[in-house]
Amino acid sequence: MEFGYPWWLRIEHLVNLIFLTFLIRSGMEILATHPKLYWNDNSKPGSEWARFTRKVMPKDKLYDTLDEEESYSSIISMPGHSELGMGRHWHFISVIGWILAGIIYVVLLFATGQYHRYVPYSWEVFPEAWKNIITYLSFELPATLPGQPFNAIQQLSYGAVIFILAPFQIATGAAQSPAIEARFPWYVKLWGGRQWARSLHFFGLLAFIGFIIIHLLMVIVHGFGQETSKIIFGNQEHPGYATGIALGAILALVVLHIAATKYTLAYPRNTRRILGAVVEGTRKLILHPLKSRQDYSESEISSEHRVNGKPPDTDWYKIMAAHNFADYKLEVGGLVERPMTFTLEDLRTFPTRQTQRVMHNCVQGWTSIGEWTGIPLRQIVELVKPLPEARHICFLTMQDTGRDDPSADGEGQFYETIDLDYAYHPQCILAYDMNGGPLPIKHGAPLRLRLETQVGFKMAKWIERIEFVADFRDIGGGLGGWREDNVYYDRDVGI
Ligand SMILES: Nc1nc2c(c(=O)[nH]1)N[C@H]1C(S)=C(S)[C@@H](COP(=O)(O)O)O[C@H]1N2
Ligand SMILES: [Mo]
Repeated sequence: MEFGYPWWLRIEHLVNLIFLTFLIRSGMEILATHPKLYWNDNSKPGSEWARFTRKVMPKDKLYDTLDEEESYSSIISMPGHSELGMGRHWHFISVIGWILAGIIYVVLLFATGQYHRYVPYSWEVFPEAWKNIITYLSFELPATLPGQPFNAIQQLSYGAVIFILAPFQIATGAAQSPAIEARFPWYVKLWGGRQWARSLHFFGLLAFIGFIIIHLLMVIVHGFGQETSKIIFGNQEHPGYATGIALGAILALVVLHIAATKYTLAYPRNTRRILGAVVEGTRKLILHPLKSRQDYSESEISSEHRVNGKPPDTDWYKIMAAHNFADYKLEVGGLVERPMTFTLEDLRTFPTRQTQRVMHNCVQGWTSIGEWTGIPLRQIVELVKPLPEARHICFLTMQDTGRDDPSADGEGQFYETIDLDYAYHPQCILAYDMNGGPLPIKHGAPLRLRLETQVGFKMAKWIERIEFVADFRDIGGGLGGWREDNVYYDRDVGI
């Protein structure tokens, strides 16, 4: 077996470099939105083991996780400036590309027998690798393995990155998807929980960054021209050309990142439309059918459930709250046979009550576990009877973000839309109780949505009206929800 540098391997190296650098930068953007890491699923304030922010939150007044968000520079995050929606789009488009390229690569490795360049023939490679490290540390270059393109430590490092680190990042990434967690809670527990998965994913990021630095350093130590010649031409015969091309390629990569970042910041709606077409299609296909089957125990309930969003700041809302929402009315209308109005009492006395103890996943990355009681949304759907053309459900809230939430990046009435069939998911309810008591104001009193296969921002709080619609493009900014319109999140968010 001749372990050369076949053309597909060289192309793969380049493709990998592009996706990986985008994954790293967009990953930093996602981290910035909640720059704290935990070993517990409550994400209790103060319990983080790492924080990447200097912000200190007030102890005496209500703050939410939007206040804690950081804005990183575009140099380290993609696109930078706390654009989580854009960061997510880039992360997911890159991960789709990266996984596809990775599958092709691994298949080719095995189909051609080239995998032995990374998979050692014998255990001897371990002591040998140790010797290599000592050799490097004494500023000498170790010999390659007999008949192999690499020395032992190179073989082991590359093998570990391809067969351990990359799958590890995919697995810990998947463990952060609310849809996967909702359907297969055991899978997330396998990783020690959702916040463990998030922390481990961060270690994976560090490992990749560490690998890239050492890898680059080694290319230089072994001879930049000679090494880049192998990965560009497949042999070490053209060090001069290779040096030029490699430096040019690095420059092109930097230019690509700058161009993509600038375009993203200047045209977020276009970026969302282009990347979203692929990302949302893929995600809907894989995750949409998953149904939540969570059931946490009472003892797992978080003592302090985190909060996102600020309550309606109007006299009318406050007076209603002071009267325990006796005057509250939920209107349900739009494309239905029978528009209806419900008081809170109507909803509470409905015979089909449902309670679920579930993990809440905010798009920002934090989680909390809570118990929610309410009426299954499908009950309401069955009562009002949507017309055949109704395809989505729109939740309109009493919150005006410009008025109520200065930390939100936008204005106007908060609303969200979901696909009609989500109403039939088993853990989709309109909740009026939380943790055994009435729903607190900060968590959406008197009524909020709970749809456990999606991330938190879909679960509108302080709902005042539910509308069945054929199309969401003529509502608000037209992207399917307030967060979509203002911070360009995806509309279907199973991840
Ligand atoms: N009306 C309204 N609903 C909202 C929000 C908001 O800002 N306004 N934030 C959403 C987000 S991003 C999350 S994570 C959850 C948070 O729910 P909690 O505060 O009960 O934890 O509410 C969602 N519903
Ligand atoms: Mo959120």
